[in-house]
Amino acid sequence: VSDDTAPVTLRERSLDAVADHIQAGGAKNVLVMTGAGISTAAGIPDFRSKDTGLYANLARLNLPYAEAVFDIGYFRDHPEPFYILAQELYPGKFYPTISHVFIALLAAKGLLFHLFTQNIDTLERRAGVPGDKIVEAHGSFATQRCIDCKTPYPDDKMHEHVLAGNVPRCEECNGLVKPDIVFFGEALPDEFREKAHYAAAADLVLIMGTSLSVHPFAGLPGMIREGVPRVLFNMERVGGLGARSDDVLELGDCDAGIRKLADKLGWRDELESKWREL
Ligand code: CNA
Repeated sequence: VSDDTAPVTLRERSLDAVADHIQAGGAKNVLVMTGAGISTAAGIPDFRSKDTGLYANLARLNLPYAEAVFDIGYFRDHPEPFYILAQELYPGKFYPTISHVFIALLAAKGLLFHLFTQNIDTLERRAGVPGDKIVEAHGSFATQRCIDCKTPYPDDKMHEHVLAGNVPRCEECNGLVKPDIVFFGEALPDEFREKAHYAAAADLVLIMGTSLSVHPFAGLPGMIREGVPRVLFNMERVGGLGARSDDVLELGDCDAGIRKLADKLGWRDELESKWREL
């Protein structure tokens, strides 16, 4: 399929047509998929952006390879680098972006079907997206437990340790404590497996700020039914998006793309005031 293949659902392959489709009631089950790119404007680096991404800036941690900082095997022997990073990334210091708030606005309008996020920063929740709509595919910093005996570890103590840059240890068995974020080498939460099939019931998909390079999350766009518009808000084209006749590519900063869509929907003032009032 070439980029100019005529769409079957949208009037044309543009944000204008996506907005018209929403206004006409064609999208009542909007599925949103997010990644680290929606939080870079909040000051949280992503993994893979060329100069600003975490992987480009990990040299000081003396890792054997960049991904090791999130590798469960490496963590068992060397938990310190992860905790140096956790001190920087820990939730509480950051403020949701316009893109986060747009998802909350979709929910407030009764249009959000589900949000699948790879992010661990919990900013969607802080922006007001209802918890029962969020699938945290890679877990989050919200809870933590011992990697050996699995005993949960108290939030307040975790907070103290992370802010001090210390490695917390289990109070039962002295094992290492890790936030419930999914490391390389670990299974995704049951919730992801149970809900991944929701993708097939979506009638519009908004994909924002992800390189779509981590599986199985990266497989979700492929589970969307043919003819369902998939809109990509990302710095770069990823995941083969654009290959289907109803795909729309909005390449560039996702907040800018989201503001453009909000303008076309006539939601811009509401969006900005919701953001300011957080
Ligand atoms: P990634 O692989 O780093 O990709 C990020 C994508 O976003 C890239 O394609 C960038 O071009 C794009 N991007 C960056 N900034 C913007 C912007 N302002 N507007 C639009 N696009 C932008 O990150 P993924 O999320 O795809 O990878 C999955 C990993 C990253 C997950 O396991 C996450 O847990 C992990 N991660 C999460 C956070 C967070 O929670 N904020 C931060 C860093 C990494």
